[in-house]
Formats: sequence, C-alpha cells, structure tokens
Amino acid sequence: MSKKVALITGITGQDGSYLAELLLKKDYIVTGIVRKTSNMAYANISHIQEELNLIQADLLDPISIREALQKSKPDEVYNLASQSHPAESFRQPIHTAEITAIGAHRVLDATLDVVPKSRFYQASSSEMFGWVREIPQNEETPFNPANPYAASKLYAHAMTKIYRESYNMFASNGILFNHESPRRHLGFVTQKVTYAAACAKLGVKSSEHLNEEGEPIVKNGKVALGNLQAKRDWGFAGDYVEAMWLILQQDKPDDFVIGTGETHTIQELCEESYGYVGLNWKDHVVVDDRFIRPTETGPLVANPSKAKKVLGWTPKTTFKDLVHLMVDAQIARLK
Ligand code: NDP
Ligand code: GDR
Repeated sequence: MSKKVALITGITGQDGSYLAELLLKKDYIVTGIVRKTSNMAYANISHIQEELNLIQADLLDPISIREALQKSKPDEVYNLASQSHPAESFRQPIHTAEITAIGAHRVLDATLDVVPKSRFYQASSSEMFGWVREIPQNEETPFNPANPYAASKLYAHAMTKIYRESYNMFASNGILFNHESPRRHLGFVTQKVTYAAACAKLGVKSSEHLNEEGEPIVKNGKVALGNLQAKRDWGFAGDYVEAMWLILQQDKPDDFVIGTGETHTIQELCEESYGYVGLNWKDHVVVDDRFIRPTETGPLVANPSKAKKVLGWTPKTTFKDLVHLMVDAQIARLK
C-alpha cells in the first residue's frame, strides 16, 4: 500500500511540530506549509526537518495555498495555522480575522477544489465558548465568543461544518481546550510562569526573554501577570495531537471537544510552578493591569466524554506532571 500523505498548515508551531512527529511515526509522508521568514529558522521542527517536505505558503495568499495542495496531493489536511494569541487579537483584530477566519476558509475552499476527497481537520478552540453559557462545555454548548480571536475561530468552525453538510466533504472540527508544552511561545501564561519559576530557582533576576510588552519576563526577580483568577483546562500538547489524528480516522466527519475535564486558576498554576522549585509564588508574582484583557473568557472546563466514547481518547498527562515537565525544560534551557 502506498504511504498516506498529510499536509499541515502551522507546522512550525507547537501543535504542528508534535503532529508532524506523530505522523512520521505512523509512516505518513508529511508536508508542511511554512511562511517566508528572514532567517528561515524553524526551532520546533529543526530536529525532524530533513524528514519533512516544506512548502512556502501563507494563509493570506490563496495562490500559494492552492499550489501547496497541488504539489502535495494530501489524503489529510490539518489546518493548524492561525494568529493564535487571544490577547493579541484585541490589538490586531483585522489581521487576526484575515488569518484565523478567512485564512482557514481559504484552505478549506482550496481543499474542496483541488483535493475534494481529502479529509480536512480544522483547529477549533474552546475560546469559542467565551462568556460560557454552561459548565462544563461539550459539543452541544452554545458558543459565545468574547474576543476577536474567538469570533474568527467561530467563523472557521462554522464554515467547516457548512462545507461538510453542503458539499459532502470529510471536514471535522477539533474543539481543543488549552494544551501546552515547552514548545509553546513564551507569551502564553503557562510558559511565562514556568519560565519565571525556573529563573527564580536559578537566581536569574532579569531574564533574557521578553514579555508581551517587550520588557524582561522576569524583572527585579518578579514576573508581572494579569488576571490570576481566570480558569483554564490545561493539557499536554503531545496528547492532543493524537486526538487530531483520531478525528480524521473516523468513518464519518464530526466535531469533538478535547480537554481534561479539570480546571485550574492562574494562581494555582503559580503555586504549582514555584512550589515545585521550593519557592513561594507570592514572593515572585505581581499583578500588572497591562496584562488584564478587556474581557475574560471562561471559566473553561471541558466535558470530553464524546471523545472518550467515540475516539477512545483520554489525556495521559496530569496538570501537575505538565507543570513539572515545563519547569524542568526551562531549567535545562537556562542552564
Ligand atoms: P502556534 O501559535 O504555536 O502556531 C501557529 C502556527 O501558525 C505557526 O506555525 C505559524 O507560523 C502559523 N501561521 C501563522 N500565521 C500564518 C499565516 N498567515 N500563514 C501560514 N502560517 C501561519 O499555535 P498552536 O500550535 O498552539 O495551535 C495550533 C492551532 O490550534 C492554532 O490554530 C490555534 O489557534 C489552535 N488552538 C490552539 C490551542 C492551544 O491551546 N495550543 C487550543 C485550541 C486551538 P510561524 O512559525 O511562521 O509564525
Ligand atoms: P489563552 O492562553 O488566551 O487561553 O489562549 P493564554 O495562556 O494567553 O491565557 C490563559 C489565561 O491566562 C490569563 N493570564 C495571562 N495570559 C497571558 N498570556 N499573560 C499573562 O501575563 C497572563 N496573566 C493571566 C489570561 O487572562 C487567560 O485567562 C490559548 C491559545 O493557545 C489559543 O490559541 C487557544 O485557542 C486557547 O488557548 C484555547
């Protein structure tokens, strides 16, 4: 039998890199779309780059997307590319919509046109639940987006469903709750906090890496955060890409909520991170209004029972294990 071909948009991101590893292990030919950057350094995939086919394309450019599909002729398309920072989407709402909403639509439409038999996965998000209408959230929970990123994801989610119903496309949405790893950008709160805890452990008072405001993440031995009472359902990205693959192996296309079913505050994340290195978070964390969003999402907590029943998927990594592995990775990097 010939090998299956997958096309991943967003292959240089956190999820793209874990998914590429998984698909290579499953003996797929893995093609990824990469944006033209000035130095062409793709840190998350450098360890597997020689095994991948990389094609330059951009979700803002429909011609490049079509060419990538024509060149690779994928059996499965995973649309992971996005402006993925909800906080940033308040500052750049139109840019976010161009990539995260219309960009996803461009990939979906080109897939139908160029490879209509291909299976399509859309990276939908728990952010779509927004100002939540029920707790926990499952596939039937009404969406109520609370920021421009979430609204853009909801558009892409709806279009995926519309193409599935209207054109008989195998198009599925994975509604994934927050999933993290040492490959995450430092602008997300789990990386920011575990990095800061690692700095505190090693006595770094002013960090090399910068925060969302362009200042050292750790300044005078402290990290500045926003809303400490926000609640998130955090899992490990390595576990979640397995769910993406399973979603495209089903007999029929469908939408699935993927999460742990547990929720924690940002304060609990701080307690666990600093506690793990023997420190008290209260000595190292300050609240800074600049990191508080105009509106907050949540409380987010998944009801992943459909994924368990239909996909046979459950998360393997606990919240504690996740925090510990991220702190360990940051300590190793800093050393
Ligand atoms: P990342 O931010 O790590 O990766 C985003 C990827 O999209 C990068 O490879 C980036 O490329 C690429 N990208 C951005 N803009 C464009 C563009 N115009 N054209 C082509 N590629 C582009 O995100 P994650 O890996 O964490 O998330 C993957 C997907 O899942 C995203 O769509 C995200 O919104 C969604 N999601 C993520 C969740 C999470 O908790 N991680 C939860 C739910 C949904 P470059 O390297 O060039 O910047
Ligand atoms: P989120 O992730 O917005 O959930 O989006 P992020 O880690 O940025 O925020 C999580 C929660 O932490 C609170 N918070 C802070 N966040 C950041 N970034 N920086 C801070 O200093 C800080 N202090 C408190 C936030 O207010 C928020 O409540 C992620 C992305 O991966 C999306 O692409 C994905 O769709 C969703 O998760 C599910």
